[in-house]
Amino acid sequence: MDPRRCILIGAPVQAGTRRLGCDMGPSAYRAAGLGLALADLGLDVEDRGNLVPAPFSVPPHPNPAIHGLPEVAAWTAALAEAADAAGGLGVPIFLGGDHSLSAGTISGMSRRAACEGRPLFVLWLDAHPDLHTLDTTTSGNLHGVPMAYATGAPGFAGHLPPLAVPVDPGHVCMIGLRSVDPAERAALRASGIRVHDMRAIDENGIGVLLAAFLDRVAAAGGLLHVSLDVDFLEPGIAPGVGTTVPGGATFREAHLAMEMLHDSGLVRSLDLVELNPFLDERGRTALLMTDLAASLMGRRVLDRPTHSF
Ligand code: HAR
Ligand code: MN
Ligand code: MN
Ligand code: MN
Repeated sequence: MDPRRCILIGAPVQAGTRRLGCDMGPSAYRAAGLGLALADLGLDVEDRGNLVPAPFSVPPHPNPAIHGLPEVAAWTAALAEAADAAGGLGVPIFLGGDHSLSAGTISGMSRRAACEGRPLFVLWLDAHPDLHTLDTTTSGNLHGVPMAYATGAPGFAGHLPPLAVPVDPGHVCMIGLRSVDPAERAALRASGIRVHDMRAIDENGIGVLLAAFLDRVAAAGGLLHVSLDVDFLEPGIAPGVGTTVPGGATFREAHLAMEMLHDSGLVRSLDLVELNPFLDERGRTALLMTDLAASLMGRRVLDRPTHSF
């Protein structure tokens, strides 16, 4: 694969949430100039447009709260294929779409890593762990389940596509958590997932926490998938998201994380999720996410900030 080749894949999925608008996410990233920003870094950019999943029929689940399951199943199957294939050529960047899309992107990248005989690691930058199973979700919003699916939690068989290679929970690091449901808290404790909540960021600095994880990935010879949820960020700088949670990462913390990820040379794939352009203010969240993605993909001087406060 060519690490300087960026493959943009639009995934306008919004079946994982009840709030409409995430399906406009891929268009907003294009309007914000993501492709140009990456090309300006000297990268080869290929925009494959938006993925169109084939219908996928699944039996209804006994949990009556669940909605959007056939759509999410279809996206999961399509994105797993797309991630595995594109991940063998370059760095796929998935333009969401709600966070249910990570069920597909992570499972596809996990298969890709296994093909290359290397372990997959996941950096999860989010206010939420999205670790519900189909049995524990009370909202029924499937953007709350992708990490449980990708790590092989029970209860998904027959409802979402079979998972080829579950991700080892010990290879997952979550940074920025500040909204965790009781069932997720129990699952997190039992899982071995490394968690750094906002207090840990305040007390240690995000750089120290991230450096320790990146050292582990490098030592294991791993591939790294990064899943960046808009609500990782402080809502004041990133209002374009359905689930704002106060007290998120600052502009500087997020930029430092992206620059360290770039310097590590470990990132093989990236999700940009939960952007809701209907809730955005003059595109500022789309521009900030674009700016962060560009900082992750290349080193540059911020002499022309695209984002104003
Ligand atoms: N845990 C809550 C639920 O399951 C909220 C999930 C919200 N998830 C996202 N992505 N917005 O992180 O409904
Ligand atoms: Mn999320
Ligand atoms: Mn979230
Ligand atoms: Mn079942």
